[in-house]
Amino acid sequence: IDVTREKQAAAQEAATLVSDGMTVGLGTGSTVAFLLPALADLHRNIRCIATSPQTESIARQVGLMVEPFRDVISLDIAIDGADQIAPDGWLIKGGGAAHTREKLVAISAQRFIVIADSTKTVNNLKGPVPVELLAFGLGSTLHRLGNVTLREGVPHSPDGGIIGDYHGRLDDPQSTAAWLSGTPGVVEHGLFPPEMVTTIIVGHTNGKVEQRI
Ligand code: DER
Repeated sequence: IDVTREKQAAAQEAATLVSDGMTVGLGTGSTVAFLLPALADLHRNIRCIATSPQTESIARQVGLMVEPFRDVISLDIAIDGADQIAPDGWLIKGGGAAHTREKLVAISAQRFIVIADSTKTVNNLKGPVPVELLAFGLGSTLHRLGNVTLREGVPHSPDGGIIGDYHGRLDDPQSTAAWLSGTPGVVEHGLFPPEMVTTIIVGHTNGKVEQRI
């Protein structure tokens, strides 16, 4: 399969869902990197909110208008990639360490569109789950969570959190998500529930896309 072509096909299809004047949430990652020029080609007057400094800089390079996520209450649409997509719509995101901002943008959008190549669709979610941890009390939070590894290199999110990966069971994503969300010290985790997702667009090597509502 040609993953690049699949990402491109999914991204270009998603760009057609955006109409002029919309406020658009831009995700993070290599699939979104194909979305940005497609959006710039199709639309001039859209307002964009980026979920990471890297997305912000590519968006500006292609001429998109990016603004901070502060006064905007609700976005018309958010488009983002995923690391894994389960048949029931549960997602794992955060491979790019941007899941905290991505989840906020996704929940604030009328429609959340996931774009992916066919390697992202899995039969069962397989860990780890990315987590963002408060730096304050990190040792105690790590002890409370158990089996979390911290990311090498730049451990911080743009909001100062420490990025790690939780290597726990995932046979029941609902309860794992609830447990992670309820654990003090965990800022956010990369399990996105199906009810948050409006449409999943999977690209295929023949350039076709498959849309799953
Ligand atoms: O880190 C993230 O959440 C990204 O959106 C990730 O899930 C998808 O990244 P990719 O498009 O580079 O595979």
